[in-house]
Amino acid sequence: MKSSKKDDQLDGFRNKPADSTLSTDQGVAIPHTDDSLKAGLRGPSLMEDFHLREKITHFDHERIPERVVHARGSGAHGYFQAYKSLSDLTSAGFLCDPARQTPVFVRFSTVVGSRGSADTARDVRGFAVKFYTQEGNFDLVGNNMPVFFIQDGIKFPDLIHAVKPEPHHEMPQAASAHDTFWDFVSLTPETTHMLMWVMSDRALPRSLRMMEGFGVHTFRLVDGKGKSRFCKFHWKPLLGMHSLVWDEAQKISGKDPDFHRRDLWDSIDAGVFPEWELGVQVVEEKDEFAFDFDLLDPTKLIPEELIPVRRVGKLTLNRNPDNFFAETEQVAFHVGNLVPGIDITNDPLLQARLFSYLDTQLTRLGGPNFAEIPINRPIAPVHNHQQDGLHRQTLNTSRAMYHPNSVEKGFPRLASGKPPGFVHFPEHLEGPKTRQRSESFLDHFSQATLFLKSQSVPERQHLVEAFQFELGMVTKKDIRRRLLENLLNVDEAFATEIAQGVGIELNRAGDSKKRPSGKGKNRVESSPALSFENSPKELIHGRCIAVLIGPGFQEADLRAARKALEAEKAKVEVISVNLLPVRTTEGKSVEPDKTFLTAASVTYDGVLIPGGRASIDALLANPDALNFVKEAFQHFKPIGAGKEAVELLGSSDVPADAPGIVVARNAESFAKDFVKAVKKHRFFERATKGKPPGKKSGQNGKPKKASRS
Ligand code: HDD
Repeated sequence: MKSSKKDDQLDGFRNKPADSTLSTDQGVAIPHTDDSLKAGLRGPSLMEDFHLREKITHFDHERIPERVVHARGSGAHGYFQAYKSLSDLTSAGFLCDPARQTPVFVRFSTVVGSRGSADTARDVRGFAVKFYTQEGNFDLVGNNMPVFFIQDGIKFPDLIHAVKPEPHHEMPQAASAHDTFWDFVSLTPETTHMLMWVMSDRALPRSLRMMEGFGVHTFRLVDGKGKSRFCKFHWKPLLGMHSLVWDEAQKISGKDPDFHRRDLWDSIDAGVFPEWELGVQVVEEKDEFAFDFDLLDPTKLIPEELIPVRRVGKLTLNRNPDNFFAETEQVAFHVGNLVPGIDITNDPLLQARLFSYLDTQLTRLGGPNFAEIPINRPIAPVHNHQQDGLHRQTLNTSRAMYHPNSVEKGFPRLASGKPPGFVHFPEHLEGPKTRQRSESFLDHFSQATLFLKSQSVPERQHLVEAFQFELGMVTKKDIRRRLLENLLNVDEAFATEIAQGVGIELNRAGDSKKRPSGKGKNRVESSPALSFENSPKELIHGRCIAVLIGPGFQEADLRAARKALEAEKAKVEVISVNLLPVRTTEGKSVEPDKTFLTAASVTYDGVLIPGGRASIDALLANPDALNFVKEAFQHFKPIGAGKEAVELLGSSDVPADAPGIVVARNAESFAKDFVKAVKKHRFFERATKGKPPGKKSGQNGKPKKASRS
């Protein structure tokens, strides 16, 4: 879809450089901008130089406050289209008309780091979608994890102050591995379930294109007759879920801090458009209390095995922004941007958010008129009695900026007819005013245990190592102990294993703080949908493979691999010692894309080494090449070795018979086998000494020790 109504609308604001003349903000043409106006060639600059003053003044005010959370982000345009009408559940127009393409703008983000921080920090990712629907803007402001740390928004400032860099020395940047975060969460057991998610591979996505998204809270879908049902929103990536490993994520932070941003941009630029399916889990009102948790508690998910996710439409991101600041930075999301057919519930976290988003935009975007910024403008017409304020752009021509009025014949008139615009769901409310937590919110551990039991052996091992890393960075022993005592309530063996790594001896008898756990009601003991292992692995769009070459390399190996990989929309980058053309065995030459200086093993999804005696001899003599291969092996990536390249494997400490090592038989089958290995992405069996990862850690007993770099 090249152009949409939103795109046409934005076009009016695009400043195009073609055939343009440099001017001031007042449109006065400027013949000279490299020297200020001076009294004499070597004299002082003059106050009257309005061009100098306008240019510097504007520059001085270029920065706006970054978002207090989710400051680091990347955005893209696209569209959403429903598969078929969802009118059995909602009156929302964009979900009921499968012929409609609704323009969207999506912003992905990390939560903790500041705007210039690295993309691959261990963190929750924001997944915020603005739908420019014909009935007004609807924002689904979610994350890539289905639950949250806290149950009530009043604790949000505490959580964020604890996780952000510590106030005395402003360290560490974009990291939860420090005392104040673990102090807070160890004293706040409701965070336990979310901690399991943040310590899991979900917090280290390989790509923003390869992560799930969730609306987190329970929302309402309201149909045309006013009937309401509860609903959880999901985004399911068509590329499946894939993650980095921790060592790799840390190294990428240095080698390419823009790793995720670049991946998203490059994919869209190459026409390889990221796609997600929108899913809904729907619960009838009568079933509100059918679960062993409260639907209003945002630290709980509804297992997909209990309520399947119905896939209702597809989101496609197909256009990069024209200007990062104007769009990605100025976009203003708000959970209260709702359209008829979608409504909210009394989740106390959601309720606080309903206040916070509008409020934060006032500071960030400098006043109440931010909805007029092009990226925030709805495509639906806007008519109301709002006026004035900083940076007002609308020229209200009405004399009657009030309602009711007769001067303008009552316009704009109130919405009427069917549907009558947005009408809040008339939920019946009663009860005393109280500052208390409902008892139905008090089970903080059952779903943390469910998550743990649903992980594969390697996933469970990554969890143990992540907790050991983070707690290992905590300087106060009592904080480590308190957190581990909470984890005893999740799983004793798990807590004890972590404790061993961080020097804490746990006294099980001392744990008298068993918390209530919902029993008897609808529950599952394990949820396969929570494991990466059960996520689709067929598509490798935009994955990037490094091909290492020296003079005299086997061109047929590169040709076949390139053909096979590009047919699957994956990318190939050729790496050599410098950027000079490299001779092939066929007497031709190939220009490398990168050198061992500019490329890093950690930023690729696999490595291929074509055969060719002379090439392999050159690579064998190059420690950077050997390291490149060794690191790929340590990060469980597929490695393809052409005929003579098998020798290079040995010199890189890579056993040629290890899982995921593809050794050439002939060029065509070599390429085919290699692509198959790339689809699998990671060979964690290497860490469990060649044995395939078990389905469930709970079934296999103790997980094997992983050897990580
Ligand atoms: Fe929030 C930004 C997601 C709880 C207050 N939040 C923000 C963004 C996302 C989320 C994706 C970035 C939007 C963008 O790209 O511009 N927030 C969540 C989720 C939550 C959550 C999924 C829990 C389920 N947030 C939450 C609470 C509060 C806030 C409880 C306050 C009471 N969030 C904000 C904010 C931000 C924000 C301070 C910062 C910048 C902005 O809103 O526009 O208002």
